[in-house]
Amino acid sequence: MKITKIMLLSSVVGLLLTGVSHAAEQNFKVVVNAYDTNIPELKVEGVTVTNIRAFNVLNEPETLVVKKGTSVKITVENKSPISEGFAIDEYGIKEIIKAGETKVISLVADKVGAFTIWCQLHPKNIHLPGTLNVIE
Ligand SMILES: [Cu+2]
Repeated sequence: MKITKIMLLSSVVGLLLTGVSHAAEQNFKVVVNAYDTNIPELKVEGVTVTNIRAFNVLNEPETLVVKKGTSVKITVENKSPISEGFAIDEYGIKEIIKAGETKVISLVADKVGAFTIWCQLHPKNIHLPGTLNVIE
């Protein structure tokens, strides 16, 4: 009888532990990096293009994948020389992170789908958008 109780107790504890690990939390670190590219001269198929300058900002990594129901913490470090935005419309997130600053953004991934992570301060061809993928 005692053995049965102990076995029952241990299986309850086991269930509790499993339950805790299923109430998942996931932490991400995203670095916003700016790339300033200068190409003095570029020859392609007989055409010469000079003084090309490209300025791009990337969230690295661009794509975050989580399971539905996960509590998500995204630590965003802005290494760009200017303020950058971090917005996910469907989750009501719209943050501004100043140059050199770090912000922690929290959400519960309760909606399934692919949601655009974008910068509300800059055009999307300069600050390239990423994706939050919430899967079943
Ligand atoms: Cu930006």
